[in-house]
Amino acid sequence: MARRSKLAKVAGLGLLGALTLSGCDVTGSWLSWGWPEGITDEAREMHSLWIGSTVAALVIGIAVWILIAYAAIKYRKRKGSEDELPRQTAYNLPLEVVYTIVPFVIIAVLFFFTVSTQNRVQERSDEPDVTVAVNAFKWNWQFVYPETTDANGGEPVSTVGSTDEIPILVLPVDRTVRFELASADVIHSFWVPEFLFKLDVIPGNENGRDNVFEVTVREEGAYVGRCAELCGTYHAYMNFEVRSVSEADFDAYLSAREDGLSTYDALESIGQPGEATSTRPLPAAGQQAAASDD
Ligand SMILES: [Cu+2]
Repeated sequence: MARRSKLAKVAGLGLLGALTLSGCDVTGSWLSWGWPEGITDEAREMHSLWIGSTVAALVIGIAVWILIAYAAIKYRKRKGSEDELPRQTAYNLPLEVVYTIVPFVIIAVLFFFTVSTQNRVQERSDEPDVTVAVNAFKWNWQFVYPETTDANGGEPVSTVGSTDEIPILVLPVDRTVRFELASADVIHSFWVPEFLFKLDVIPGNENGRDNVFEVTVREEGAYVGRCAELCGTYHAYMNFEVRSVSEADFDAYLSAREDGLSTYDALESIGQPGEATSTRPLPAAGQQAAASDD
């Protein structure tokens, strides 16, 4: 009896430890089981899939632990029972059929939920509220709003990054945003960690019809974006910032841009910091060399 309660205590502590460890590295609640908090509807879809899969894995895991513990304790070697073996059930056909079919059922269920989540994440609306053309090049980004017209040149409003300026991609919350990705040179990858999503930016796709995804952002804020495909010497410099603002602020921002204001001034005009806050430009190679000289 004493041994059994000690065993239960150890098992309980182990489970608690596992829960605490998995709770350590999440930004949200420990109930997320290690899944990072996303800011889009699509990220939350994936979050549900993760929670479901983890709970299913835990249920199966606990069932297996209980069976192992049962067999180990019930059929442990006792004094005077050296020759006694538990009843052997090899070649038990019904049992083998069951444990062949059960894993298939588990995989089928996981597959079903994976595919339906993936379909929802990659769904494209017929008429997105906002379209942004993302142009990647060595080594920065340009964000174009094709439905707008800049008063100065008659071109669509756009923001382009440079060595000493982080480009800011201003987005509205609660609207469907479509990204049309195009590359001017090599393969880049458009990645906003908080979207929990990235998509390669492939050259030769200028029509923007194929390399497309959509999100609906639900959280206002400043989030770093990165190139996630090693694209050359200054790959690490390809940081940008997503600045998600309220719908009214977004409209005000776009019309300020259409009136000819720069990204910086238009952001300031809606009460947002004009410069990126989530990341900053890396020192250029020349400056780096100069810095290491002295
Ligand atoms: Cu790149």
